[in-house]
Amino acid sequence: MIYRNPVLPGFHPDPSVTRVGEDFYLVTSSFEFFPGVPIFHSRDLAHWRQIGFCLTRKSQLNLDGVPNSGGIYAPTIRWHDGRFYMVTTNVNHGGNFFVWTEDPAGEWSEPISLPGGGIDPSLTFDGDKVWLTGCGAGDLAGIVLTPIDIGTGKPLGESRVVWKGTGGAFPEGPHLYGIGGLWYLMISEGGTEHGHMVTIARAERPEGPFVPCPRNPVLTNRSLPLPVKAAGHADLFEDSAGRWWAVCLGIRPVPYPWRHHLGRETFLVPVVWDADGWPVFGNAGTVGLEMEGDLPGSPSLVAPNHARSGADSGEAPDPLAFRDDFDSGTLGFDWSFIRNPDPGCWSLGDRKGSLRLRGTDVTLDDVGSPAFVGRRQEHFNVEAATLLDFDPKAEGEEAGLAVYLNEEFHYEVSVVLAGGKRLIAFRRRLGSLWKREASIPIPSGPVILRVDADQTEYRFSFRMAASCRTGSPADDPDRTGFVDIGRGECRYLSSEVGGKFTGVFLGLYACGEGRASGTDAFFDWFEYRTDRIQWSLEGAL
Ligand code: 6LW
Repeated sequence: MIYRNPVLPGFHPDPSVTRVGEDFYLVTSSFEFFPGVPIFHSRDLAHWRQIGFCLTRKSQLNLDGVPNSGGIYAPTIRWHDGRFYMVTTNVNHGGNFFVWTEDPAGEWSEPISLPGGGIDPSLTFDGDKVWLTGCGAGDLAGIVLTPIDIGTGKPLGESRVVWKGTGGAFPEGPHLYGIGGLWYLMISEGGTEHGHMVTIARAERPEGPFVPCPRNPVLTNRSLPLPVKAAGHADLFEDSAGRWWAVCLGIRPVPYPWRHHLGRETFLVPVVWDADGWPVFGNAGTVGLEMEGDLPGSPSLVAPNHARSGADSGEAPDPLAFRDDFDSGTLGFDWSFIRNPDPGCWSLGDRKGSLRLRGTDVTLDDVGSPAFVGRRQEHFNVEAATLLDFDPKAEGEEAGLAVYLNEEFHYEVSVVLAGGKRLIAFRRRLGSLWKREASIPIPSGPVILRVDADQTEYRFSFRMAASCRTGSPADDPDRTGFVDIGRGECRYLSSEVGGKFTGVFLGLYACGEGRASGTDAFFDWFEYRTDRIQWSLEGAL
């Protein structure tokens, strides 16, 4: 059967999977965003539904002062003897640690620190022994192995370098597996850009000596005319029918020169074993947008798995991929904050069916926690809109809809009080350039703010809400009621231009030109539509 990649589109890098019976659980990195380390569930590997986050409390995840692409790096998830373990690094606060739970959709433990510096920790359960692998630094540059006590996280022996890879830059992202009586150490090399690759070595004992596979790299799309680039950082696992798979990260850049703004995404790769006991990944060691594979569990389907709503169902994609009427007392898993949220700056209870944001002195330009909630942009062709009820009282008070890569690269359309007038404004922040590009006075009353994207451009528009019957841009099929206010290139919000390890969020925010705002902004709904998606074109460049 054919399935579509990426199985988790948008900013979902460094995937790791564990299986419990027929159930698969997947985690990805989250950097400066909160809650941290989203966790997904699937039974067929092509459709994933988020069931929670591993790091939901500041005591587990301190993001104070964390710059863009700091914070939480690559996680590994493992299940052993009734417990799930998630091991990762907070590169700014405390380094390597793990948390555990018996219920992956529930709360996870307080963090337990792990020995050694570096990044990309992984755990291997070996009878009553537990091995910590990681990417070391300094005297321990390379892939480091340490036996640990899983109760305390303390080392039970020396840390030592067991492999340095095949000579590529940045040997990292290790996972050690006991398979068929041998120990396989799989890592990534080349860095997380277009030279990214997966290499593997094996040994008779976890401590080595490791002998590299003669076919390394076993997975890479480097230098090939393929739409998926940067494939690497993989995790290997077996389904209950004995078939093997890997998840890896990859990007779908827009040419030319190549730039990607949706972040590093999660891809699924079928794996078979050759006669010499080495793994063969995907299409002769590459990963594509459409792959052939015997997915576990579900009947044959050409998976419309780009739209993740109702993701476990395998149904045809709903063009309304996501709508939140803010009727529930809690925010759904789609939403993230930038760093640990200021609890006073948002609520769902103050006006029934609305999200309230109140601007603090932190703006979208600051390394802080602005009044912002956003969701990942997972599709190139997307339309996002919100109904905003906001009557700013003091000069500079502002609330709106942002396309946010990080504090230095973002675009936003907003309602703002400027020069004593209530305006719709459009602004772009691109590195050291900051410009309010358009301001249009508007009458009182709620406003629909909208952004419409394709692979190259974001287009911003608005309309007064009283003229919209049920409150969705789709009520105005040609969108003729909307007034254009500005445009911004996608490429400036790409990792290559403005970022590093993260991808674009579409978000709701409020601020007050560096002063705390006294006026609440109420967002009645937020909608994310993918009507314009052309499956065959999505990413196929
Ligand atoms: C991660 C490293 C990597 O820790 O990028 O692509 C780093 N691989 O393994 C941040 O995601």
